[in-house]
Amino acid sequence: AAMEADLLRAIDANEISVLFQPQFAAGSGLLVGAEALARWDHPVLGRLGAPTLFAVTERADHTVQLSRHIASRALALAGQWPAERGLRLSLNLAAADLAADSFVKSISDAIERGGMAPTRLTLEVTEQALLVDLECAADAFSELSRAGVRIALDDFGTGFSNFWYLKNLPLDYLKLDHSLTDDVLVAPRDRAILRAIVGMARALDLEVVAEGVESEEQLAMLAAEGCDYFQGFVRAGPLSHDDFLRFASTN
Ligand code: G
Ligand code: G
Ligand code: MN
Ligand code: NA
Repeated sequence: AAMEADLLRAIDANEISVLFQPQFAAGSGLLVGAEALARWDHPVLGRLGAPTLFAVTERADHTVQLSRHIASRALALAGQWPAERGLRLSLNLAAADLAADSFVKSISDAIERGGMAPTRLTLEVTEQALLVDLECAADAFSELSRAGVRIALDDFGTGFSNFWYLKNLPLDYLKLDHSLTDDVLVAPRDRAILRAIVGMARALDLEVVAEGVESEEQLAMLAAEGCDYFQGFVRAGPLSHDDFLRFASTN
């Protein structure tokens, strides 16, 4: 609880920063956008990652407060991106965000304040975050989807990979957890699983995003197997906003 109070202080003190990890089209290699990844620059403990940040908030309303802070920062920064590039911004959602009454309104408001077209925003949601009121989440996503926001199922392959989500949510992207793609070069079994998932995604009109891509060989294989987009250290890790702007101007 002391840490939680410290986090609320940190939000006001602007200690929460947002990094941007570039995302690319797998075929052309073109930069298509970035995923916002939160960090806490703690005065004593140093830089803390998002899982730590979100583990600190025990009260749902504090989690929602943190998420909204991150979303508005990320959207405000993305508002400075060169509009003609049409770069997309991906934001991660927590379970508490989906359960909050004003979820759709808070996203719509943040989009409006940031000045980015809703069609350039992607919301990444994990199965873990969806273990809330699913019907409610499905309604919220449908509303956002009608406004042009795209929805990605994140960390696909780590949970139950339940078909209910694929059947009932208005998804645009399947984001494969890196554990599914780490060994595609050496494990025929992993490659078969990848092929099956990509085939299913095609049939469902979903685009596939590979994350945690670390080598050129792995990237070539993922592109050949039909992954549409990727992110990973092979091109760029999470960057400060200034570094992302520099990266975008030369990529
Ligand atoms: O880059 P990093 O190691 O912090 O990312 C680890 C995990 O934390 C990722 O799964 C990512 O989805 C999650 N994460 C990063 N930023 C956010 C955020 O702003 N909100 C939520 N809910 N999760 C985030
Ligand atoms: O939300 P998600 O789980 O997709 O968050 C991406 C996480 O993966 C972040 O923690 C980010 O720092 C990390 N990451 C990004 N690129 C790579 C990579 O190429 N390899 C590994 N191991 N981790 C990565
Ligand atoms: Mn993510
Ligand atoms: Na992920």
